[in-house]
Amino acid sequence: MYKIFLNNLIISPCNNAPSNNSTIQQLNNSTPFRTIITAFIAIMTCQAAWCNQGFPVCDNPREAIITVLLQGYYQAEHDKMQRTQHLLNGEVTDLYAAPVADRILVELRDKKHFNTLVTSGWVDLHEDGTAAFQLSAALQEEYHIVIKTRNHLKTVSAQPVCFAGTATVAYDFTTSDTKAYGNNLALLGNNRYGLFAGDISQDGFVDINDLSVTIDQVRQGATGYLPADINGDGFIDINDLSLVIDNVRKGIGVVAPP
Ligand SMILES: [Ca+2]
Ligand SMILES: [Ca+2]
Repeated sequence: MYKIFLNNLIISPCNNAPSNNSTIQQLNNSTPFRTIITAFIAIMTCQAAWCNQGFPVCDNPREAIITVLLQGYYQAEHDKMQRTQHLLNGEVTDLYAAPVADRILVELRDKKHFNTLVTSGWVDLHEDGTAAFQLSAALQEEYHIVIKTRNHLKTVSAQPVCFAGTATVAYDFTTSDTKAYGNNLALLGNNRYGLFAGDISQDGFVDINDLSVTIDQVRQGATGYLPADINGDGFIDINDLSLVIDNVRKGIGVVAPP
């Protein structure tokens, strides 16, 4: 028996029971290989769509603004982030229109049961660190805010954040390391803080596995929108490698509520 899971996939955004691990398909041992491959292709397509999906808003919307800086992208001399580059017709160019630097996944998790995902959505992260978006006004509890990206460390708000009322919810991860659970933020310069760079594998650690991927791609002279492009400039080179090495030495890993 094969079971195929998709982490954090919300099958139906507007029902109230999003599941953390949704069984997409179960295949028995007699299932032809072609069927299994088709199932994986369906999952990959689904993942791509999900990566563009914002917060489900099925009733009255309310505003939220979260401020997050990414260590690799942050340019202290400009006090803002690099805008992500990719390859277009062989040229390295902006992936998103200004002022979007990249997209991040924002999750709200239950304040008492951290493993319970309440809702999530991909939002635009601007080069100044702000991410403004809408979400359902029905969310009226306190939730842990979790930030995920393609190559930085998953980071959790220090405390559950209150979403009661109708006012704009604001949370700023950049003003102090105390804004993250376990004070798990990197000091970036200009007295600002950001998510640690280098978790290319997104397994919660910056370690030898992330380092080996980066070394391989530096050797290949890789370019484009790749997770090993830690600073988002479209090239995988010594600048990315040095950041990963720094954080491997520090033993950087996710700190989250039990
Ligand atoms: Ca990793
Ligand atoms: Ca780079």
